[in-house]
Amino acid sequence: MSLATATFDPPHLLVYPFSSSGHLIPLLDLTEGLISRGLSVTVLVTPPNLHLLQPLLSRHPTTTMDALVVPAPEPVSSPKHRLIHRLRAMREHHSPAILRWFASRRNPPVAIISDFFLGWTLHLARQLGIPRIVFSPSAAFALSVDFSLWRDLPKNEHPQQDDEYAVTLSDLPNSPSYPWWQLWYFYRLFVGGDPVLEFHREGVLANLDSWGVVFNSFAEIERPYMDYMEKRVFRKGRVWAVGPLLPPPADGGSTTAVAERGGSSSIPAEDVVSWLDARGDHSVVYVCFGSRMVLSRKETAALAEALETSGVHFIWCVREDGGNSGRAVAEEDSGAAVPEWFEDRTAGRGLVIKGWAPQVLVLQHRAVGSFVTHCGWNSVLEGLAAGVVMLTWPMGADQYSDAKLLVDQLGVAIRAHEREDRVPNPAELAQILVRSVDGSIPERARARELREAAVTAFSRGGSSDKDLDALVEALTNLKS
Ligand code: AWU
Repeated sequence: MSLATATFDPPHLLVYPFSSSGHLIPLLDLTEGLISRGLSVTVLVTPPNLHLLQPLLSRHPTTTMDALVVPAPEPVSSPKHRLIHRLRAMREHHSPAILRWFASRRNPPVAIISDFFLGWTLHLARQLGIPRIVFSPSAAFALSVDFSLWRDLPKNEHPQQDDEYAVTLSDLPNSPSYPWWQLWYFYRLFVGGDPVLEFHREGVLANLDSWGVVFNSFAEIERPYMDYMEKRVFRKGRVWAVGPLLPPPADGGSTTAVAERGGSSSIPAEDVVSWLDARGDHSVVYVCFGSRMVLSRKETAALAEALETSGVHFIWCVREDGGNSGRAVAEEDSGAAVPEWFEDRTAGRGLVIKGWAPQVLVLQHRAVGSFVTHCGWNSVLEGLAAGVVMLTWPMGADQYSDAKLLVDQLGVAIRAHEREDRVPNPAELAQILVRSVDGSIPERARARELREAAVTAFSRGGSSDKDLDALVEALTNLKS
């Protein structure tokens, strides 16, 4: 092409999220940041999630933001290996579509950024002759634990003592130790001899072999684990911490982008805000366990009793569907609704949202003082960015590591509950709820400090802002 007709094509990226909310939402926020720095991005999405791209597609011309819509794999029946079969189906259905799409591009992608569940995309990227970058919607600490386990494969020497037998990962900063039952279910299945999990281990090892990793996190809370990743897994300059990834600030007071993030609120967002406006500063406890986790009937009853007897003001977001949380909750005990007496007895000081809450909007409200959370990493970051005291109630996956980071290493949270095989004691839980909105506890001052650190990290010139610039520069250099 002659210079006269040469048109400058910005570096083009293929972004490939895993389709659950906790993974998709932050990667779309990252996409916004990449486009705002001059890159062109195509996001691979299946029809059920296309609506989540609409705000991005409406804000940017198709020359900088486009969607590659591919069929959603058939739903999988077997609950035990549902996620593995879904990941396999994604590879089977989406690889050919990506290869065809790539061949048809005048300005093909210079790299693929894909979710850490999609380790197989490393082999696809190699077929296309471009690098693959891992996107981690989880903490660097949690991913370091994951990498250490799947690389070194520690065994459970005393399987009959799952509760007592502890695994210490001495190659990691702070040498974290976990009772066997807290290790991710997939890992325990694989070590127990389940051959289906070999697919997942291959994916993790592919992550370890990829060109670099982008974390939805920030250096001030995870520096030791970023350094570990640079020294022991990737290489210097290939680990980027660009979080906390949050929706664009409410422009001109409109809260739509924040209120609609990840889905529409089951109660109009303006009604939730009005309810909060009538409460005192830091007086409200917000309770929500993410987009997938579902409490058992006994856990729901214990939490309801604690909220009622504590006397605190609260917002409780209750998952209505049975969820497919992967939790080992007995069938007859899952998908619990709020007890019938509850809303009457707490009328005037409690708001129950059945379905989806405008979480970021709620957390950022001055009236919210504490947050009962399952420690999903997006919720953790949103809680830190809002400066609230967190009450940890981890339930699986990376959540035990997130709770350990918050309570033991950062001192910004209080353990509310941790055992899967026991139900919280309502009286003890009620005391923790009351304490969490007491302005004199040390965790509140710490929450304020880390909110400032989160805001600084993401602001112009902050550590995350600089890492995002460095990532864009590294991608741009791939094009030259
Ligand atoms: P979050 O990460 O908090 O939790 P999950 O949905 O469980 O997703 C991984 O995401 C975690 O590290 C895993 O442990 C796993 C997974 N939300 C909302 O706006 N309203 C609601 O009613 C419920 C949720 C939003 C919330 C957050 C996201 C949930 C990375 O937990 O604000 O952004 O949905 O993600």
